[in-house]
Amino acid sequence: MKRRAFIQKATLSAFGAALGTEIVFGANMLKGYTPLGLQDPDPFKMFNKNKDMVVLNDKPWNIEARAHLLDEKVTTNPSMFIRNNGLIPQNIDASSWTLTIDGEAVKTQKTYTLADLKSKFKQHTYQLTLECGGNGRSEFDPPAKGNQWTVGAVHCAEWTGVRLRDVLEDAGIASDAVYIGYHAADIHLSGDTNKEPISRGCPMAKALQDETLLAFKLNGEDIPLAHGYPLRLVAGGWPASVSGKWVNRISIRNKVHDGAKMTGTAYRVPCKPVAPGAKVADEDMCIIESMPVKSLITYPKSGAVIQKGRSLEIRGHAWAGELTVTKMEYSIDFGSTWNSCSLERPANRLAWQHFSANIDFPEVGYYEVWARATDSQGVSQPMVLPGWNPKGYLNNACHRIAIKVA
Ligand SMILES: Nc1nc2c(c(=O)[nH]1)N[C@H]1C(S)=C(S)[C@@H](COP(=O)(O)O)O[C@H]1N2
Ligand SMILES: [Mo]
Repeated sequence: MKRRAFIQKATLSAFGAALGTEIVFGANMLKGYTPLGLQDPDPFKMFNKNKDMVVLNDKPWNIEARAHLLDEKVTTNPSMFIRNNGLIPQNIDASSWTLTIDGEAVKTQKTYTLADLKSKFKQHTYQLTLECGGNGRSEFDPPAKGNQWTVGAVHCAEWTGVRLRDVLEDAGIASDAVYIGYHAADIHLSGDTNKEPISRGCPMAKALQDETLLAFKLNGEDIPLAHGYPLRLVAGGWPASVSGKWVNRISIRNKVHDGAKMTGTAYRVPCKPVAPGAKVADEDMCIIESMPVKSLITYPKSGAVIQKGRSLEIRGHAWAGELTVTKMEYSIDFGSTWNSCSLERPANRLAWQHFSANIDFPEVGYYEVWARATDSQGVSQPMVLPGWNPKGYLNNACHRIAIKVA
């Protein structure tokens, strides 16, 4: 009979360190066995996220914030939602990372190391609003498949990097260029390395904007792995799916990029409104570009109780894709009357804007505070769910919180 092989002392102490405490009967564990506590990693620790974040899926990891977690003016990692279409690449070596610019419409295919990018091109820093196209999907009826985001798939952090434009121009943009498409190091859920989990892009005009960056820093530090370390494309104001994480190749295309999740119902909505539940032909679907006007009340947390006679300060952020927010209002009577909030200008183009208001309530009881933003073209957020679409994108309905005056 074969002797049972027990776990080594060294392995045991490593497990203990990872678990944060000793495994009491660890000496009895068989070799090759992984303690349950390590088989099921704690996403909050693993990604350094706030404990109040909500895990929507663990294969792949999709984690959303809650409104009150987004109260900071500039979002920090613990409150940033994570949206993955595939598996996060592991064992990244930034010192050997390269970015290749290729495609039908590149003049000279070129490859840059991170050090090349940092030394050859001027660095820029912008606060950029990135909202998942599917933020708010959970409200659609008939329901849409996919992660059931409520309100927390948005962040506005500060990104530092080089302009995509400078790098594309260094390689040379041919006159027939119409689109760019990114390729990245994450792995398709099937494990098939010939498939890409996602490979999206944007028209040249968006790619060439000042604020479109190849970023290597988030809030002044290396980008956390889950958010795209060591190099990420950031295109604020557009569905965040355009902002490719772990980018290693950008193709300058002479046609609309046709990578994974550019076709069918992915990140596309009916070009013209359709009835809820309708089947829409491929040719009647349009790629989502600039995101619609939207806002979020981040303070107080919904359900707050205040004392009679006290006024309540509310705060939050508002954003409008490529546009700015020019008016911010709140209502405490289900939209019968609206009062104006004070609204700050954005730190830079494509950054969300902060609003606040002091509210006096007429009497004791239950209220809902609704917030409504209006963009620079005069378009406001709807109070009810906007146009149904097969994948549940672009829900920019007003956010609201419950308040009791006692
Ligand atoms: N390589 C790669 N880039 C990606 C994704 C992905 O799955 N892989 N998801 C996209 C989508 S759909 C969104 S909403 C944002 C989410 O960015 P975050 O996880 O940093 O919040 O990343 C985008 N970039
Ligand atoms: Mo997304």
